[in-house]
Amino acid sequence: TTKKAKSALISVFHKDGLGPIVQKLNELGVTIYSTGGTESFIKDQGINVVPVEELTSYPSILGGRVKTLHPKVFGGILARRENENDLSQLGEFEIPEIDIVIVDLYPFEKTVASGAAEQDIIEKIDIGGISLIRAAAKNFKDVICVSSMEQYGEFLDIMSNGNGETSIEQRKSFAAKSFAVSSHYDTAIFKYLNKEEIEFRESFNVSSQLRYGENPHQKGFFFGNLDELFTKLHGKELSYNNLLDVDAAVNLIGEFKNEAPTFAILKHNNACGFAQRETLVQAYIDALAGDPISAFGGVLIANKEIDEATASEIHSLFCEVVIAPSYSEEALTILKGKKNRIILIQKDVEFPNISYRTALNGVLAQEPNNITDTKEGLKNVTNRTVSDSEIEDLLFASKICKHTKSNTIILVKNKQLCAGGTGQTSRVDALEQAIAKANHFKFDLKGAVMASDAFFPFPDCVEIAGNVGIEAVIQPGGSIKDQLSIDYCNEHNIGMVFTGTRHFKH
Ligand code: 93A
Repeated sequence: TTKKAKSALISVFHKDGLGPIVQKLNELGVTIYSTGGTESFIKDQGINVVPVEELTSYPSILGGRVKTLHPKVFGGILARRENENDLSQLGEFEIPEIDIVIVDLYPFEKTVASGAAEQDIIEKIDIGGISLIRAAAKNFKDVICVSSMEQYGEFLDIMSNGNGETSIEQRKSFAAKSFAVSSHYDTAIFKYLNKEEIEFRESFNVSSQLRYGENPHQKGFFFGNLDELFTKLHGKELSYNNLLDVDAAVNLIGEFKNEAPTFAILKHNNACGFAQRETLVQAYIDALAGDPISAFGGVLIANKEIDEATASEIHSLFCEVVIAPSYSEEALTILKGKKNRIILIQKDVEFPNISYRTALNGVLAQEPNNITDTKEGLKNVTNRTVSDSEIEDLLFASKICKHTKSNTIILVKNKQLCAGGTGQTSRVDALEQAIAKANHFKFDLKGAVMASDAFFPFPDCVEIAGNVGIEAVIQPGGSIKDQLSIDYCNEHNIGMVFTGTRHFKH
């Protein structure tokens, strides 16, 4: 139905273009209520205007943050004109009806675009204006809402042509525009507050949200394509930490690709169990014996198809992920017996020849560590001849060492990891940790070999190793005090070989 407007509330940020509207409303005998700056503007046009403070009997407070948020304002807008109760309450509380609401919101987006400081941007989040718009638009049956300076022209035409009257269709159409304005406005605020995450996400093309990051309170994403690398046969979603462990596992086992059956158990990206045997089941049993405590919740990887015997052994261990190039049907049935256990087939794909990690808001990129120590590359620096079986153990230890966090010392005997010292701040600490672990799990280190990821700056490590019966050592060499370590080895009949290649992993 058609309504003739008797009153208007005007609160606009952009005053230009408002002149003709207030002239027209004045001509039509419409009472105008208005806020601070808008009120001054209207008064300057020589037009009568009632300050909103006079209506509410309340000043504008908090530096303008609260100026129109008052029941006398919202009551006059929201009252249903056909509802007896609403109308009697308007009378009871002396609230005048408001038939026209004209708002132009604080320019939030422009302020963001100007590069203003956060506090200035926050102040430009309009609260009263957006509430006026939503209230007037909700009550479009009785009220017409102009929600942006862009609508001034259209509204003026309606007022001029209709002599102050508006049709229900016109009011409904302005209501729809109002919610377009308010939803766009709130979306802009959401985007601003969520900016960093959006930018981060948009900078990658393949991404998936993880359950969480390293800890449950951290959001986590994976940007990459796991399907290119694995076929997932069973189990829950891989977590952020699972992905890091799987990455470490795959890189480690890659060193033993075409060798005898080899099994590795990893925890926190480091091998805690590792063995090579004639059968995979024995490799698993001897890997687990290296540290059955750490193995709990670990990531398991094999270089050969997992058979029934191996799967039966694995089954009683709680582990997060099992990775192998393939599985026998029987093995798979056994392994699937635990609902959450993740079972992956590792596809035979090459890793890219560059690797990345983030640091200091930037990206560090490097070639992967593609050097694997070989027999031909070893230089015996001691008097004792190193036997073939010692060389095999030394190279075996060196390959594990390469994939263990620095500083690291790896102790190996008969193709079995006795213990590793991992991620220590000193090489002596790494060695002592390894010895303590080996002792704890009852390894006899007499006849074992030792690998170090970097040179020994002092002879302390070979001294400690000699005291527990280590008989051969592999290390890059290159310290100015190398000779002190060599002398000690010669005096104690320890064999030592230099590789010339450091294998830091940070
Ligand atoms: O800070 S506010 O969110 N608090 C309010 O109560 C309020 N009422 C209207 N901003 C408020 N407004 C906005 O003030 C309007 O949306 C308009 O953009 C501006 C007009 O202020 P003035 O008339 O003082 O220039």
